[in-house]
Amino acid sequence: MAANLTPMYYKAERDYRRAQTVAEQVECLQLMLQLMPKHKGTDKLQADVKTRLSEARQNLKQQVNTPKTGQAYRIPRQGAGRIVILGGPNCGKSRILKELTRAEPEVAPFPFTTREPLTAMMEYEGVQIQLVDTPPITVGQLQPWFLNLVRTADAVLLMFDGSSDDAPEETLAVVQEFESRKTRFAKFGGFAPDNFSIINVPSRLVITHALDVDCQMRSLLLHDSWVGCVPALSVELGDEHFIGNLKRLCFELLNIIRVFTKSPGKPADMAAPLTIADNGTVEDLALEIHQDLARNLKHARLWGHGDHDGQIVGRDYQLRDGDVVELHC
Ligand SMILES: Nc1nc2c(ncn2[C@@H]2O[C@H](COP(=O)(O)OP(=O)(O)OP(=O)(O)O)[C@@H](O)[C@H]2O)c(=O)[nH]1
Ligand SMILES: [Mg+2]
Repeated sequence: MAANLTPMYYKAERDYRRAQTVAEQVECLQLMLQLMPKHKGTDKLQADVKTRLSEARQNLKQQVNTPKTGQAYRIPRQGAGRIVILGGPNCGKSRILKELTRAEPEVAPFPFTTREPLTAMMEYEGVQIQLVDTPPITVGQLQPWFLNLVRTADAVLLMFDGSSDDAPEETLAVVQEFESRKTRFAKFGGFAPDNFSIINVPSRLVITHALDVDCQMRSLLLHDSWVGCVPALSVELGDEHFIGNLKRLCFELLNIIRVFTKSPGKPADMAAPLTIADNGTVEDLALEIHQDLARNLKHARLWGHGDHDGQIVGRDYQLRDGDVVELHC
């Protein structure tokens, strides 16, 4: 029996995956339960969400009673999505942030330069994307804040130093470090269907020093040792052509589309697109603006890939990248 979950439910589930604190998780799980239609088709899901809710409430209680130890960072979300840049020492993480944004992180030809996460916004065709540069990962040293940052990220750029013979081994160690904590770098994101406690984070391998003669050979060594290696992009940082490819990769990795809204009789603001999931509908767009708008929505008019300009479409109509939409209540 189909679960027939609503866009509001899916939004709550997405917020749950992105929740950065246990208190936020509890809030999202409560909302998911509330928004979930109650029938046979959702029995299993209801049971799963209830189990998670009771675990999260338990964790919350423990947190209140336990004094805090170790480092913690609270990084507010901004823009259409968050991409975490990570990898072993000296593989070009900070240099990538510098090339893609206006940030000025410390970049140096020796390892362990970056000590704390640093965020900056990257612009791609009107869409703002949050990038997070991180300290190098070394085996056995992965701190809880770092794991949490990756598990709640929308995507990951896993960096590989194409100029270093150590890169295949170091990168594999990073992959295993996360896998042992139920976090997988994968082509597509979401909870692993066979085990809801494993999170797949959409990831791409970024191979720096693309012009190094042995770069390809080194990356092949990683492919040989990592079953399930994610798709890769080779870049030579400093070269405009590669930077353009990298920006497009970041946008595509988020699996979102840009939609422009307009008011009746007025032109659309083509400089400020809204973003929704790739398979998003008119209702998802309304939800992105306000819940009340989604609730009261009657129809929309569409300019873009429709049959004709101004075509009237319903709330379930699937939008495409670049569409212009007028929402009517
Ligand atoms: N020519 C060239 N140099 C690169 C490339 N990628 C990184 N570098 C250089 O490699 C060195 C290390 O880069 P960083 O960005 O500091 O490396 P990191 O991964 O942030 O290092 P840690 O913060 O120490 O982990 C710097 O000198 C960069 O300029 C590349 O594609 N081509
Ligand atoms: Mg760095």
